[in-house]
Amino acid sequence: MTHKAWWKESVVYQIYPRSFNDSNGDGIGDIKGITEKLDYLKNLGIEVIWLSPVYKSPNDDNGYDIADYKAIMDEFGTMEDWEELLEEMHNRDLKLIMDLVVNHSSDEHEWFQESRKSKDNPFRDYYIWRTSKDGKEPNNWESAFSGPAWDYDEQTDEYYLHLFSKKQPDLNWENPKLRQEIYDMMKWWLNKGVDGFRMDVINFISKVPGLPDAPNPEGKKYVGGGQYFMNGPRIHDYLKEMNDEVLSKYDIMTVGEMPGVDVEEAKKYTDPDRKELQMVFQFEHMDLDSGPNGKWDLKPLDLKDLKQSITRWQKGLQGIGWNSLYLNNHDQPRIVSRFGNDKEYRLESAKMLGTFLHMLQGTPFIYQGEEIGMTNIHFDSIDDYKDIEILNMYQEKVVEGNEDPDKVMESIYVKGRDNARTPIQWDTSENAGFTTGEPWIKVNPNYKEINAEQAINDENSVYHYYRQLIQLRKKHEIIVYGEYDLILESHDQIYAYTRTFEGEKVLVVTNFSEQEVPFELPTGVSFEAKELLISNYPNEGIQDYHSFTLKPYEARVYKGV
Ligand code: TEU
Ligand code: CA
Repeated sequence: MTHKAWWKESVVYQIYPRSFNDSNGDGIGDIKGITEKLDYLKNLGIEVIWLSPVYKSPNDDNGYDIADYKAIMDEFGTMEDWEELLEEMHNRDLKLIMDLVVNHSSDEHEWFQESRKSKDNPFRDYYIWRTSKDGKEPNNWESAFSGPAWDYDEQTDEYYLHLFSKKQPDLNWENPKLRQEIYDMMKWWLNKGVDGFRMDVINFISKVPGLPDAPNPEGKKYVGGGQYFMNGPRIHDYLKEMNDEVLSKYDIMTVGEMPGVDVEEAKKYTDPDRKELQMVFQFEHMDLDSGPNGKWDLKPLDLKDLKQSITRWQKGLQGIGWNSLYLNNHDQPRIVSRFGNDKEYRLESAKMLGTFLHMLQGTPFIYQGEEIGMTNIHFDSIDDYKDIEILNMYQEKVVEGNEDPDKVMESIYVKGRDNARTPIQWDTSENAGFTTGEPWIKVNPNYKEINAEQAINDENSVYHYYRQLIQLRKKHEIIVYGEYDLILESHDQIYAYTRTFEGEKVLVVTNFSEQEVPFELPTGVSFEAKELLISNYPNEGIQDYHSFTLKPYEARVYKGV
């Protein structure tokens, strides 16, 4: 039995504040800019906003490097602005979930400033310090942003661990004092009225003791050490403790971002009986278009892989935990440019992908701009990119490694995080209405055609289609709670599935290709359509539901028995 809950029935909208809306013309999105757009979001129909970090930060990684967990970043405004945002949200029945980034802090956080001073500083053990091994780093791990995961600090002649940038030192969760500080800080925000947390790389916080070298058969300088910190030995203890001391005391939404989590592990994280988290963000479906050498190693998506992966998660968590559903966020390229077709079939494929996602079992997350079908960016010069991951990778591969710059740029065009970080395109005015000043990152030149104002005024837009998808969820419990079953398992172009709930059924049929493709309801599937819930082409009625030809990127959802 699946228990009912508001956080299962809601649709979440993610805001990356830097790129959302600039209220004061300095080129940087800010909190007042968000408050100005609350009616836009309310009209879309979403119930929850997940706000990427707005805390005080030197912005080495756009706010994912936090210098003070209880202060607002100067560029984004003040604590009063934030309080006003929360109040205006609550007035509109919108909930706010904050980003909790506690695997690491900024090196400019007071804790780290203290920690690095001396080996006997009371804050020394808030971070992970080790002595050098054979004149080198304490181990061979690579940072997610290129180069070693260790940085040498002269002051005490030791290295500190940073799984991300060197300005993001990892916090030492082994230290119970550190854990209490985090829990206190979480309670402080919850007592201010926030409605939950999205927890950044939260399955990285427990490292295998001894921090062993990772296997390195190719003899590289540094290699990924994921097996020694993803879902580490004490992770479930820490989350249970956090749940016991903090989460269980509030009616909130929790979702843990977890690279490298599989279904079996996710059951443990999300089974309510175990009292850890409600949902995880898993990455399997986001890794299907990468080759063996990681995200920059481009590979086309095979739809069968997507079916296998999604189905494993849908069936795996059914009746045990709960899925998060996403195709976009601030780290991923735009889905219409990725699994869709942002040229001839932008509207059709954006709507198809939205249908595919919103009809699955789980809580859907929309990333800003997705609802108007924003596309990837293509800057000719590396100088126009801002993301630390892109810039460090380019430096390592092209400047130091002499790799072909065109090939590297190609992988940035396809996978770079800045694809998702160009300013939201509000209207046709200069800089897409995002700012009256110079935007911190260039606006996508396609804003004259793709923008929110156009979308609101065009009933055929992706925006109005997303509104419909969200409304359907509020009207039909089966869309939230129905059990998922895959059909046409080995079809190369069609992804089709059913949902079943209390004697009713929903049939979802989506064409992931730009060809026309015949669909035939398999004889083994018992389904009788009563109504067409939604479709991205002008279809009416239910006459042909068991056999029809799908147009390019067509999606249809029928409800029946
Ligand atoms: O991301 C963690 C993560 O592993 C990735 O998705 C990351 O973006 C990776 O580099 C992709 O190749 C989280 C945040 O979402 C991301 O923005 C931060 O940079 C990162 O943690 C560090 O806080
Ligand atoms: Ca601003």
